[in-house]
Amino acid sequence: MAKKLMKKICLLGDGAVGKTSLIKKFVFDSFDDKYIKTFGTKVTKKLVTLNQQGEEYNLTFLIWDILGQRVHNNLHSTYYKGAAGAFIVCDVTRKETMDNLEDWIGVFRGVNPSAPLVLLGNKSDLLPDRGAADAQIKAVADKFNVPYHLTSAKTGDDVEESFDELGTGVVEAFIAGRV
Ligand code: G3D
Ligand code: MG
Repeated sequence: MAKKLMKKICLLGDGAVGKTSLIKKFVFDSFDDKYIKTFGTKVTKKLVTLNQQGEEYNLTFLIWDILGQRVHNNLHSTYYKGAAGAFIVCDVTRKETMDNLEDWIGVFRGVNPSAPLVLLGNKSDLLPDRGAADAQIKAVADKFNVPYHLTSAKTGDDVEESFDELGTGVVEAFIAGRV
């Protein structure tokens, strides 16, 4: 019998790095360039099946997304609260979004110190030479001892693998009693 879990996750990062697009690609297998930006929060469900320590886990992600770019700081802690894991996302074509990764990690860890993280360098399809971006994101990932992936919400490259990796982290943290 598979064990059933339901866990909240969220995505943090600068505006327009592709957080909403990554969710849409993962959950609906669609990428819409004309995504309508509205205000509020949307929660999308997605079931993933993972094997860990010889057990099967049916993990339902409750993926929280903030719709719209400008969010008041005090909404942030509500948005992050109770999350069992998070993606910290940057845009590999905009260095300033990579420079801000550590700040976003700090924001999330301030609310959920023991939840697993995965760093994502998104829009890899726009970057023919990923070397510099890869090195910068890897340096942050190594510093915080977390995994990272270069993704494209447009082509789907490494998107499913990233959610599987976060799911594995969430199940591990759950087994260890951390989330
Ligand atoms: P956000 O939720 O982090 O604010 P969005 O970001 O998902 O709204 O994406 C911001 C813009 O980047 C969107 O374009 C979207 O189509 C584009 N985008 C997101 N991910 C990728 C990607 O992997 N590759 C490419 N090429 N574009 C991406 P618009 O033009 O609608 O603002
Ligand atoms: Mg968005």
